[in-house]
Amino acid sequence: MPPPLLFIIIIISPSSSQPSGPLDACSLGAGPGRQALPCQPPPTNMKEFMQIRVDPPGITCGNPPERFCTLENPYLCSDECDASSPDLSHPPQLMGDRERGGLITYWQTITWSRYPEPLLANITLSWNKSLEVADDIIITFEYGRPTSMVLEKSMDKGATWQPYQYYADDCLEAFGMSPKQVSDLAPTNLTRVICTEKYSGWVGAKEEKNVVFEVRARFGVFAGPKLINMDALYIRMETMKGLRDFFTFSNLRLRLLRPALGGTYVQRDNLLKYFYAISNIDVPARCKCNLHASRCVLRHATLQCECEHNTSGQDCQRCRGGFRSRSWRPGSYLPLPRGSGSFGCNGHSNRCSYIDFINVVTCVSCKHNTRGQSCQYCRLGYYRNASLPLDDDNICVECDCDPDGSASPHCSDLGLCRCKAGATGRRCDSCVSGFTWRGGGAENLCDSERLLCQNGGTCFDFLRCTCPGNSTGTVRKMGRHCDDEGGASAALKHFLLLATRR
Ligand SMILES: *[C@@H]1O[C@H](CO)[C@@H](O)[C@H](O)[C@H]1NC(C)=O
Ligand SMILES: *[C@@H]1O[C@H](CO)[C@@H](O)[C@H](O)[C@H]1NC(C)=O
Ligand SMILES: *[C@@H]1O[C@H](CO)[C@@H](O)[C@H](O)[C@H]1NC(C)=O
Ligand SMILES: *[C@@H]1O[C@H](CO)[C@@H](O)[C@H](O)[C@H]1NC(C)=O
Ligand SMILES: *[C@@H]1O[C@H](CO)[C@@H](O)[C@H](O)[C@H]1NC(C)=O
Ligand SMILES: *[C@@H]1O[C@H](CO)[C@@H](O)[C@H](O)[C@H]1NC(C)=O
Ligand SMILES: [Ca+2]
Repeated sequence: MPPPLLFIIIIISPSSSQPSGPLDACSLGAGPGRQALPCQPPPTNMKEFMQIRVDPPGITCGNPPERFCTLENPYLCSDECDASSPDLSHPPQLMGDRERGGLITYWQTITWSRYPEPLLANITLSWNKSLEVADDIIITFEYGRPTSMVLEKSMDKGATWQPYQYYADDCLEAFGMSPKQVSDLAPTNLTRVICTEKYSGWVGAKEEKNVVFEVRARFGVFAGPKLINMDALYIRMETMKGLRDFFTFSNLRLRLLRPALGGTYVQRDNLLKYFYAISNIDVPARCKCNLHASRCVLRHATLQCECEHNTSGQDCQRCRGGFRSRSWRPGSYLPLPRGSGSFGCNGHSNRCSYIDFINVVTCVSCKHNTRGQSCQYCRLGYYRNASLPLDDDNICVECDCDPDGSASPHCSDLGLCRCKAGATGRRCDSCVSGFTWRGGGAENLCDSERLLCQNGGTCFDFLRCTCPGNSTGTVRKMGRHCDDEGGASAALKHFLLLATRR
């Protein structure tokens, strides 16, 4: 008989308006009884830790020194880039420096003097560490934003790359893509790579300097516009395929494909006003620690999670040496800690989904004989082995109640079956004293301890007294007293009653 399906609604309450709020601590309580909690380091501006590389070689201005003009006033070409002069040079590290005293410092390329050959530049930002973006990535361009560029990312330290977002003043012309905005994205297609025209149109070089990769607005699709319900986002990250990966990167690359033009076409007679200049790149992100660390530190010039929960590795992606009794798993935001005895989603289901409008996670097809909304209980007919960790595949043990001695195939939390009268034992597979196992506990009519046959009779099979005085030596009377007809018929009735009950 299949166990009945029970539907239990677990309401996950919003608990914080801070993206970093609910996952600050890796454990609750202290000492041996402390409870492990999913945790992650706070976000920080990763521009402090990025390695910047610019391609092709020679794209940075100033070697040889070069004059440049501005789009606003193309006939005033008094500015000069000279790599040998500290005041006039524009090296790549000025994209990641801390600017002081209101002085804007920026990296700048050579001008487009080789037009119509395209003016291309790649900026590769590397951290040698898996990171999770936590807020908008903002690239600040001086002298106008490119009319066409691509933001790419790598999740494997530069081995493979994929586009993250396309930017153009005309997406169809530049990339053959129809223009989209993040506000066009729904929960089902949030991880789509889009081309946006929002950050490439000419509005004046000083008006709008930023090109943005919108993270906040994407988070808002799940967490609400003010990011009040970050819980909902974190739960989605675990239940929706590809969502966490979408926000994960170890390198970023900007492919600058066409500079700002200041108008609709290129003025061939003044190519000195076309170039790229970037003053800042903000990358708010946190170290990816698989929910096993709340701190991330710089060690040997490399970011490294300070792993807890007996994990180790740069991303806490392994069990610590000597802790291999349990297989490694990423930390889980599911279930929300809700007391002992529940072991929701500890790897017992791989099909959880999220119901938007009531903020509920439901797991279907619970494995390992678990059941419940988040596979947090044992199936009926099974009980929990309290000496095993919650995520163990053998956590639920079959009750194995004796079908004859038990009143039900289900057992208690301790594995105790409910016995019929006369039966006993965890599985109800033995008899209480005074009863004999006859496909279940049957009350004895006679035995050699309490229910002795009287008047010289001997008990046979706990049900009959063989009485003396029958010349063939077989049973003359059924009663225990071997001399009492009434007693015999009463005993016979009792015997027949027992026989029909079975
Ligand atoms: C930028 O990177 C892409 C991808 O590796 C490469 O195809 C392209 O040639 C690079 N461009 C420059 C200017 O180095
Ligand atoms: C990158 O990180 C790994 C793992 O921590 C480390 O072994 C390696 O030396 C680092 N590489 C560089 C170039 O810093
Ligand atoms: C995302 O899905 C929504 C709703 O299904 C749809 O209206 C929108 O066009 C989609 N966006 C993209 C970029 O495909
Ligand atoms: C880590 O190992 C210690 C020592 O065996 C154990 O007491 C503790 O419960 C473990 N912590 C977790 C989160 O598994
Ligand atoms: C519970 O798990 C422990 C440890 O693996 C095992 O020794 C024990 O036999 C299990 N108990 C049951 C009832 O399966
Ligand atoms: C002994 O008693 C049994 C049961 O009443 C009866 O069937 C049997 O015939 C008796 N034997 C003799 C010899 O009387
Ligand atoms: Ca700067």
